[in-house]
Amino acid sequence: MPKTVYVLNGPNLNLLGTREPEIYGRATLADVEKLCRTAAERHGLIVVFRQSNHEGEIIDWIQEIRREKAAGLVINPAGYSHTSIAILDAIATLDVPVIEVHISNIHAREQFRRRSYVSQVARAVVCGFGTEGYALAITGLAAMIAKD
Ligand code: CA2
Repeated sequence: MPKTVYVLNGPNLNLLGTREPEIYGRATLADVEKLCRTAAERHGLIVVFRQSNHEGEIIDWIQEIRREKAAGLVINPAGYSHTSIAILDAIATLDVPVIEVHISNIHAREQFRRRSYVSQVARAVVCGFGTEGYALAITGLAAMIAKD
């Protein structure tokens, strides 16, 4: 049975490719989804790919990961990275590997972006590679799943 991994995206990432290309590039979220599916296929993984502008909905999806017995999570919590203890708590309940992704290098931007609550409970963090970071995250996640 092929394993499933979730790729979850936080607020405003639905706008990807339409504004601020100098920071986030020109790829749309649909392009990112394709990138993730291609990367996952290489490792025999199935992807559930979602985006929400609502904190509670993201938490519901994180809880779904356990119920659905998914093998791992790649998450770009976007602005919630820097504010959400509730998302941190939800991730902390998982016993599968979690990779946090940021398109931009959050350490080279405003001070408030340098702290991510999610990083405390992620097994690894990928940031600053543009949208290609999602593919890198899936490759790393696949290696962790194979090892665990
Ligand atoms: O670099 C990232 O991936 C971020 O998670 C993106 C978040 C930001 O709050 C984080 O600090 C870093 C913002 C996502 C907003 O996405 C947009 C995309 C295109 C146009 C406008 C917003």
